[in-house]
Amino acid sequence: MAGIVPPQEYWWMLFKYYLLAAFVLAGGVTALLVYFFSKYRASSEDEFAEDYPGPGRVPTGFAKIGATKYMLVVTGIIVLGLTIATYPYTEYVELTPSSPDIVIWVTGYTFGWRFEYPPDLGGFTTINEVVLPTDTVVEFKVTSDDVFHAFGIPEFKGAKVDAIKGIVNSLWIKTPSQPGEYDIFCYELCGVGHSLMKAKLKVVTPEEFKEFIESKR
Ligand SMILES: [Cu+2]
Repeated sequence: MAGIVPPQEYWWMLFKYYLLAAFVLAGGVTALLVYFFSKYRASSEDEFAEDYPGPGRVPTGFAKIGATKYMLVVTGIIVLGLTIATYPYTEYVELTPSSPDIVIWVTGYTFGWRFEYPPDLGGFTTINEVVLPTDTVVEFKVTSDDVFHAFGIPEFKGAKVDAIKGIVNSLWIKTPSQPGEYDIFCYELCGVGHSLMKAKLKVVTPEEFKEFIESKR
């Protein structure tokens, strides 16, 4: 599936835009702060009115002109705008494509990960290691044998989902075009062995993947 954009690309795009927005906003607020600090700095000769806001007192002037209403509207527009603009991308990351190349069942247990390959590939099981070919759209169907776990691959941003007994949660990635090895972690404190609950995702060439499947038959 060459035409499919890896979900982590959109994840990174969203992350960068939000980071940029945060910097712009923080810059604006800091500039205003410095400006107001210098403009309204009180000197010891200043005389203060009776209702001048001191420590522990809320300034009342703002409420008089009804600014709160406008602030709410502006905040609402920003939040709504961001939600609408980013919705297609978050949905893309969240929703598994209807026909992935491979579906792998993942079961968390205390303390490890079990991977089940589809029947047409042999239906075998691996422990704490999942081997997948390059350039492949993979759906992980994630559940648990016992307590709550969470399955996540930090390198594939946005690829993280709860592993809960009796519930199947779906997660998808597109493997890179180059072979590589990636860590898989448990993201939910699940007991004494939680920090050891690691697995490996090995991305190999299609030929190596074929050999791997053959070796399991
Ligand atoms: Cu766990």
